[in-house]
Parts: sequence; structure tokens; C-alpha cells
Amino acid sequence: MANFPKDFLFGVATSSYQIEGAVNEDGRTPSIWDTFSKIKGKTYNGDTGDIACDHYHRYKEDIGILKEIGVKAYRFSIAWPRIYPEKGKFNQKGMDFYKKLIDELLKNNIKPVATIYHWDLPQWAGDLGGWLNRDSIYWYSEYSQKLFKEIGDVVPMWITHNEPWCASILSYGIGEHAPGHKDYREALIAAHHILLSHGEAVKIFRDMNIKESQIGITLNLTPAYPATEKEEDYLAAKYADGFSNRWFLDPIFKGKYPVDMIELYKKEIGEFDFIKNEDLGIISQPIDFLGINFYSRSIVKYDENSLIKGEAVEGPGKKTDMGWEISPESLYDLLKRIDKEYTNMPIYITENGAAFKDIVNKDEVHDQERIEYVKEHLKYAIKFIEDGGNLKGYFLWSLLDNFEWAYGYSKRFGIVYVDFETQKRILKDSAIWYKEVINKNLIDN
Ligand code: NCW
Repeated sequence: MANFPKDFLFGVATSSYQIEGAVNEDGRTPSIWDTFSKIKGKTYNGDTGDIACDHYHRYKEDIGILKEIGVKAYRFSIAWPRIYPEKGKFNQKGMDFYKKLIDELLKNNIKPVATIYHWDLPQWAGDLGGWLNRDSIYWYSEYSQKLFKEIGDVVPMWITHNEPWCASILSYGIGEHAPGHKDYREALIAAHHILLSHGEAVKIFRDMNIKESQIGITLNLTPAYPATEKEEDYLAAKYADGFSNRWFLDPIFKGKYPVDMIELYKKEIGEFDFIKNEDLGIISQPIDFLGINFYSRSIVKYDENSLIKGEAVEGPGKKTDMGWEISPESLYDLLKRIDKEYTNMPIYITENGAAFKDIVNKDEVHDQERIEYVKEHLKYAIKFIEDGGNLKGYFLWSLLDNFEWAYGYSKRFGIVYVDFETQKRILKDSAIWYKEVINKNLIDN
């Protein structure tokens, strides 16, 4: 048996485009994901977020489920195109949805944790170049400032961005996510502008003096390990770490991009002339907490021909339905490393969870594998805390089965099953198990 600290913040997480649906309602205009998902071949089965979990209409029922599970906090994201459906044009109706959602959470004693950007960039911004346009920083600042003005003080925790790696590298470099570009220079420009917009939002937040609330950022971090003891594989692991982790951690916490990666990338993308002198000072504004999304590790071997000099090899562990190796001990390694090399500030695991093939039988889902996955990760979370680590909370991804981006509805991450035909929700065994963990504030072995 292992106990959590008394004030440990147990929660669940979701994001707007993945659950809300109602894409044409109350003045919302399309996001880049509405556009992208409608292009043939971009998502599994041509799935889109048009209806998703219909959460926009069912948010009260869903908050009832949160209450039933007993979570202390709920992490959701705000859909930018509901708030600014056109450039410079605020939409009160879109804002009202989040005000109602927050009221309902507070009424139920659930702490709202809001992510400002979880990938649903307004299409109008996409049409102007999206994150490649340096003006995106100003569009994002205007949007953030408005949110802080409207609900800054009733939301105690603000997350500027969810997984900048995905919003830049996966979206502009690898092309798997909207807008689906495959250009590495673009990927690094987008990453830089996203990081800058984060820093600008933190500055605005501080200037507005929202004393009771905190602000941070969520990074998806993937620890990298060498495939063998060979020196070249160690080098590959170092570059893989630079690619996934240091490229984002270093500017935020050290005010500089990693030199080895700059040297490596230069050969591919040319000069870093999109970085201005004052930029790193803005990106490294002090924040109040770091959010970490953790799912898996990577194992790499040297590959002379690849951009980052490495190629991922399959790990020995069991895999989730995403094909991601289950490696809870890597979460511990990662947390220790952050603590040692970057910061002792409060850390929240803002996402962790797993997709598995769920079977519904008589309104029950026995998702033992998901329970095991979460349990093992929580054990390492406790170990980190026991060793003196400053981990303050854990948000399970996700409350509901939802639109899993390029994978459409084919991957189920929820602890609550959603029948997308009827919109019926069924608590999986994992939800019932999580309820007990939260209630007792401990995990049994
Ligand atoms: S794809 C991704 N996700 C999933 C998504 O549903 C959510 O919106 C995201 O915040 C679940 O959580 C995040 N993240 C990409 C992480 C890449 C990890 C790769 C590890 C494999 C080696």
C-alpha cells in the first residue's frame, strides 16, 4: 500500500475538439482540425470531431460523472474559434459556454484547470499561415488576455499550451496532425512561435495581477534510451532527447536552445534567422508549475541517414493499443531528471493513460489492462514523491473515449466508455477503480 499526500490533486483531462462536437453552434467557426479531418485520408475512416462526445450539449451529465468518480480537478481546453471566430472579433456566446462549464464545476467542488490551446487553431489563423506567421503570437496574446479578463480568477490553474511538440513537429514537420505539412524548417518556426506565445501569455497574466491563480505549460516528454551500449547509440539517444524534450525544456527553463541540436538542425533547415535576440528572455518567463504528459519512452539506435541520427527500435515491454511500449519506470527516470537538471517547482502529470480495445458486455467494461497501466505509473509517481520530488497532482487521460486525432474513433483512452451512436456513457472498471484510489488516497499493491 502506498499513500498520496493529503492535498494531492487527482483529476482527469480532456480537450475541446476531441469531445465537444457542436462545431457550428453559437458562432463557432472551423478550426484547422475541422478542415484537416475532412480531407480524404487524413484521419482513420474519415472521422471528424463534428459530433465527438457531444459534450457541448451534455456537459452537465459529464460533470455529474466527474462528481461520481470523485475527482478533485478537471482539466479541459478552450476552443479558440469559439472565442475568436474571426480575427479580432470576440464571441460572447462561445465564452458563455466555458463560464457555464466552470460554474458547474465549482458548484460541484471540482477545480477547473484550463488549457488555452490544445491544437484547434482557428482556420482564419491557419489561412494567415498559422504558427508560421510571427503575428500568431499577437493573435494568441489577444485571445489569452481576453480569457484572463473574463475568467482569469475563477480558473485557479492555467496551462498555456498542450504539447508544443505535437502542435509543431508532428503538425508542420511530420505531417500527421493539422495542418499536415512536412517541412522541418516550418516545424521549428512553429515551435518557436508557440513557445514565444507561451511567454507572452505568462507576461500578460503577471501584468494583470491575477493573484489567486497559477500559470504553467504542459510538455509531452519522452525519455530516450540507447538500444545498445555502443557509443553511437548513446549519441542517437542524446539527439532523440534533444528532439523530444530538450528543445522545449531548455528555452523554458534555461533561456536557450540546446547547442548540439542547433548545430544538427542547421544542416537541414539553414539559418535560425527567425529567432530574435529578445525572444529567449520572453520564452523563459518564470512559471508557477510544469505540466508533464507522459505515455511512453523511446529506444533508439544510431542511423547516419536520419535527421536526428537515430531510428526508434521496438522496446521489449507490452504495448498499448497505440503501439506505445508500457514503461512506468521511465516516468520515474524522467521526473528525477527534471528535478535534477531543470526545476524543483511543482510538477503536475497533466496526462497519463492508455488506449486499449474495450469490450462492452451487459453495460460493463472490464478494462483490467488500463487499471494496471495507471496503477503502475501511480506507483512510480508516489516513489518520486517519497524521494522528495515536488509532484502535486495527476490527471488521467482521458475522462471519455473521444476523437483521437488522426486515429479518429478507433482508439479508446477513456475511463468512461462512449457509444458514439447513442452517446451513452458507461463507467469502465478503471473509473470505478480510480474512484476508490481517490477516495482512499492510496493504491493497493
Ligand atoms: S497523440 C498524443 N496524445 C493523445 C491525445 O489524445 C491528446 O490530445 C494528447 O494530449 C493522448 O495524449 C496526447 N500525444 C502524443 C504523444 C507522443 C508520445 C509518443 C510516445 C511513443 C514513443
